[in-house]
Amino acid sequence: MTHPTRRDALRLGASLLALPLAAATATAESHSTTHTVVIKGMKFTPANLVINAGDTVTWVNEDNMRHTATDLNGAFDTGLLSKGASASLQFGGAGTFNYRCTPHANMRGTITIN
Ligand SMILES: [Cu+2]
Repeated sequence: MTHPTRRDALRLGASLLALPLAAATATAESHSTTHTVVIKGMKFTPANLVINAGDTVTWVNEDNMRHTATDLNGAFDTGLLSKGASASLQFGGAGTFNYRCTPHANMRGTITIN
């Protein structure tokens, strides 16, 4: 079984979302913001995040154990994040992504893009 490196996962997410993002650039780019999801105490906070197309989400792990943010349908995977590590993804078109932590399946979150 192979796991993509974090670098590969981020590139996958970027290329996957390149098309809808390009279409939304004219209206969304100047308003795009970065949202932070803190991973702490075996939870994603906020667990359910609503963003606009073109926004970036940064997951920051503040736990001592390693966690991932992994889309249930394989759209993205941060890979294992050690304490203090972070990973960022920019989201393009509308939709909802359900993700979890790979080692801790009860850690769940959603990203909804308007
Ligand atoms: Cu975890």
